[in-house]
Amino acid sequence: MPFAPKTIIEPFRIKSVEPIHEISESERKRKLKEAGGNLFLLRAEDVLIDLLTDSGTGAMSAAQWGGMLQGDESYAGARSFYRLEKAVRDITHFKHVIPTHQGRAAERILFGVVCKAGDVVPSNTHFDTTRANIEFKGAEARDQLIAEGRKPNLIHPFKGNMDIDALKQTIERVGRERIPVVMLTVTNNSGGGQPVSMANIRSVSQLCRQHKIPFFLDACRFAENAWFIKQREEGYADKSPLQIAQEMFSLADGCTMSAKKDGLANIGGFLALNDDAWSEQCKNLLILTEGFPTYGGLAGYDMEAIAIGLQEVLQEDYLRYRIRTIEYLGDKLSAAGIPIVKPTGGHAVYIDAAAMLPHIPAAQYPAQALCVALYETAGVRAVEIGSVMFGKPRAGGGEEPAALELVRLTFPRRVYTQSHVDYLAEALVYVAQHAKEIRGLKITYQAPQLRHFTARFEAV
Ligand code: P70
Repeated sequence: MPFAPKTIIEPFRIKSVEPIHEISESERKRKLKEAGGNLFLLRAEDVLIDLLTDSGTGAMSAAQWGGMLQGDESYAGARSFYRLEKAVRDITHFKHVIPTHQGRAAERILFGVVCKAGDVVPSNTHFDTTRANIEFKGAEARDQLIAEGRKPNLIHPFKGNMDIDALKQTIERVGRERIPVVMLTVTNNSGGGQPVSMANIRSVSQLCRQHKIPFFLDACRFAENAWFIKQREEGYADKSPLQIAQEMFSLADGCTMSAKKDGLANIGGFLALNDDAWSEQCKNLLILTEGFPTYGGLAGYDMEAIAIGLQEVLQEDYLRYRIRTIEYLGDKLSAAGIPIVKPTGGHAVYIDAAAMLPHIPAAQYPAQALCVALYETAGVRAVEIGSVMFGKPRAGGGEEPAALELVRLTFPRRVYTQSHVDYLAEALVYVAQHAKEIRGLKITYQAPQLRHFTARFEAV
């Protein structure tokens, strides 16, 4: 009988390491106090395991580092740009590829060109920078996720799907003149890294084509989404992640991309689209704020790293390992009775802090309070995806809380090993046992946009 192992191994070996060090609990408490209770304001070296984000934090491969030496740093017409353009076109088939320094620059340029005050941009769920860039233009970022996607405990294969009826209603009521573009975030970051099915992408696409509304993917985690389609959607088991990704993009008219996620690069992004007039306007805006259209704020070597990363990210052994690491932690937490968003998604485990800390009301930011406890206890930095990030001021004072109060344990790509994950599970079980001791927070300072990055907190 052939050997059929159950263990899914890291499909790489490690040839370069970066030491991590632990400081004491009392030091962590002091450092966090100095940082105003905001984990974004810590020094990274005071963090033992950093799960703040999967954005730009991954380990590049030997092939990527090697490729970077071949970067062409010409201001105009660099070879590295054409490599990037080809890599993006091979997957997306979009006509125009516009490099940007990261995802939000692609968003700002797209919405800067297509959005005006009073417009509505529907999506399954806009992530923070996407929402902020739309609102910055005076337009409305409207989330139209299926109801299942808002229930952390409910098992559904594609909890990132758009609510098609709600989208139809929006189109009828708002009218297509005021909807410059419809977006879909794959996977759905705010709602648990949950995938969107091909059938749902197709329905959104058909509806948009019927009403002549351009349809764009926020493609940051397109490869992880493709993997879930392969695992969970009928008819895709025998297709390669590349074929699935190509089909996803074929249903859209363009995409914004942060190459810091599924580009497997430490910096970079792009905007890709078919429309000639929009592309020209975007390139003009790019020249004003980012750089010439064949580098868009990136070095030639960055474009090389992305071009190679886009191919590596679609390899099956990589995706199998990637998604399994998240599931592995999720299984351990579930077994210990810790409430998480189920099933586990693509890039992170999301803890349901509202369920774990029922004694802390949304107005006292339970997910942020849990992040603080996790850092102080075990040196682990997670990120709040709840009312600090998405709460909105109410007209008569107070705040409209976010739909969910989540703590995201975000996995950098190819960085941590199984023992790190075992440590994490142990830390969380300990924190869960002491949940009653965790206290709520109040905000003492906040910026007008994207307040979570710089807010300051005090215990109530
Ligand atoms: C994250 C980062 C970035 C992002 C995204 C989606 C679906 C666009 C962007 C913008 C942001 C972040 C959040 C908390 C802590 C650190 C960083 N997401 N669309 O971790 O891309 O960052 O390249 O401008 O997820 O989820 P970019």
